[in-house]
Amino acid sequence: VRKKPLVVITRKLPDQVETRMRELFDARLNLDDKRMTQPELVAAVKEADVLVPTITDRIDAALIAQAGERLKLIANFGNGVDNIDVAAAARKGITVTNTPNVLNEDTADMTMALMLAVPRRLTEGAELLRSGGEWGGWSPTWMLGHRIWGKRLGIVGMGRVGTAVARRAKAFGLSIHYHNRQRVLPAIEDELEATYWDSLDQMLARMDIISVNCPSTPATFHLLSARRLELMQPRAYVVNTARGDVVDEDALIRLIEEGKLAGAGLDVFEHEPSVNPKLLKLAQKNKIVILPHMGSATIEGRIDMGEKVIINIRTLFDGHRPPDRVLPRNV
Ligand code: 8YV
Repeated sequence: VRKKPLVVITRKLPDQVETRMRELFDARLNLDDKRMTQPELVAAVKEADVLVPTITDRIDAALIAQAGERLKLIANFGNGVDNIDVAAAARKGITVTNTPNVLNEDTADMTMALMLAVPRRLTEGAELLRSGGEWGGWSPTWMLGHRIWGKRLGIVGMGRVGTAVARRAKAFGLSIHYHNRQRVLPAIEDELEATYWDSLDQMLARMDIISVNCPSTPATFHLLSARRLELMQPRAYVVNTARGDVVDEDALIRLIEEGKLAGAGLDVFEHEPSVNPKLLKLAQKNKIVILPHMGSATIEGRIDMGEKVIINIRTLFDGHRPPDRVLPRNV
């Protein structure tokens, strides 16, 4: 009988996933869910056949350099692989996989929630009643926000999540615009009645809402730079459920403080898990809605992610190419 691969999983996963991992692999679980320290990660890459990290682990070139002969696969429990130096792994012959597709719909749902929450003052109203605040009853001029119906949505990154956002937003009556490295298929453009903008600058200047849905890569770092954010209309909102560092957070804060942008809905931050205190202030003033990276946080999604990780591991150890292999050139 072939020995089961030693799989080190850096964080606690849903019970169903852990049970399955235990059945199939020599699974080293992290039952108390404490983040692994650097020495623990080094020990893991030295002895494991497979490492299953998450966004909270930095799998950089220095760590990968210390990997043992046995390490064949880094099977990320997550879609974005900005936590992993994929090129360094490839140089050592280590395969990297991710968990695409199973998070698209949940992340797109949360994007819509944020898109509605800020202009429609959702958290402000909910908080007023929850805190037992004064409500004098309905009035024609009270708690007025702005409609999103009929507005222009600009999607930065029309990949799997961006397309799922576009489908929802179209149903909400927004017109769909997008900027992407490549134009999407004509059939998708037709379905969404989407307008492609070759120039991100020009798109930003004309949108009411911008949704960030691209990965974090060296090429997208501060893609929404201060200069670009300044091109936006003062009535416009930014929604980010992708990665914090795609947006120059300091510039975003300053422009909202100065009234040069209407607000933002943010699920991700530049320096997670710390949140800039200025963002907290803006949230307290109801200029923005902030969430602690919850875009894909559904139990169903996490189980699906676990299943993807398992399939990637099993396929590789059965001698085949794992379905969700991430190549350095795609990062
Ligand atoms: C994941 C995410 O939960 O998958 C992603 O890219 O941002 C999250 O929703 C996280 O990455 C887990 O590693």
